[in-house]
Amino acid sequence: MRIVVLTGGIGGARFLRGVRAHAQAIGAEVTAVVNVGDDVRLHGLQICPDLDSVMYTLGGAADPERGWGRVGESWVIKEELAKYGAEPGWFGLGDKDVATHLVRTTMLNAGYPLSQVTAALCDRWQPGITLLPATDDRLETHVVVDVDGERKAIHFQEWWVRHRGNVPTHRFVFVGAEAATPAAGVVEAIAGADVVLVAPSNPVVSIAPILAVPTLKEAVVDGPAPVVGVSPIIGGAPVRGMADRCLATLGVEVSAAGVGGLYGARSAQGLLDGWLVDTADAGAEVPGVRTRAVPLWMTDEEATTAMVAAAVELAGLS
Ligand code: GDP
Ligand code: FO1
Ligand code: CA
Repeated sequence: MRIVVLTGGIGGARFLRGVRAHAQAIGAEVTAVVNVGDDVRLHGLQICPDLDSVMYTLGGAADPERGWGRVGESWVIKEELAKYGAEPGWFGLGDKDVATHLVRTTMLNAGYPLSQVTAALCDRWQPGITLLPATDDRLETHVVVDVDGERKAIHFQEWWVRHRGNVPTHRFVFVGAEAATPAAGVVEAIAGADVVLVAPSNPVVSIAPILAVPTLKEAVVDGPAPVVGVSPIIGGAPVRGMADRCLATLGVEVSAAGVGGLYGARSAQGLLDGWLVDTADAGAEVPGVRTRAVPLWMTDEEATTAMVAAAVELAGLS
């Protein structure tokens, strides 16, 4: 069996640990198509937070408390940059993490596409699944906000890390998405998949930028594989992160049914054949979509693996 997962960073990475375990149990192959909208170039370095969250988590090197970056990190470079007054002071790069960005940026500058660079980085971390960026092209999420009485578009990282999303927010723009094409291997993976899973990632700033690549969305929606999503909202609350702020900006209810409705039924030009919700949300309905309620708290790998098994079953596979 071949499983493709559309995913963001921290929530998606946890989910992928369960996907990998389930795949090992049933002898399946997994490809993760990862959001790049969070990517940012700072201090001359290309930083890919979602790819790195997934790579470090599956490589057993992520900081479990922070969710992003390396466990056992030190911050000498950050402190030295601060002493120079180097901007932006609000974004912290750990010393170990910087090595990843140096290798990545050197390879990108030499002309390698991000997909090949990611494969090279994964040689070290052995994530046990194939990690592909959604696109090798430039695609950045920007946020239209009002700051100091002025309406402007700022980078997603500035919106989230600097302002914690606490600024009047009007919309999210996926700069470059329209002209972007899927990274090498993405369309082939989707076309060859037995099931496409949508991780319980942020629908607005993790999954939407992936699907904003026109031919990638087409490959999923017009492809042969059933598409099953897993709700990132449990009992009306995002478990952690910013999904509530993002959904509010779109005027979408912060609920399992709200996010399911945002994705929509594949039979109605939407995305989903199936929608997995938490037992707290049993009865949530999305017109045209098969729903099922199981526990969706990713407390440990075993609980997450059970979620994945339920998602695969909802797709009509066992
Ligand atoms: P990010 O890119 O680092 O923000 O991570 P993702 O977009 O992949 O995932 C973030 C989302 O994961 C959050 O908005 C939460 O709603 C969701 N999430 C986190 N933990 C859990 C969990 O245990 N269960 C479920 N169902 N969702 C979760
Ligand atoms: N999040 C923070 O809250 N503060 C930071 O200084 C920060 C630095 C950072 C560096 C590398 C990286 O891969 C991620 C980093 N993050 C930081 C997390 C990141 O801003 C977001 O959580 C994700 O982009 C959302 O997926
Ligand atoms: Ca993200």
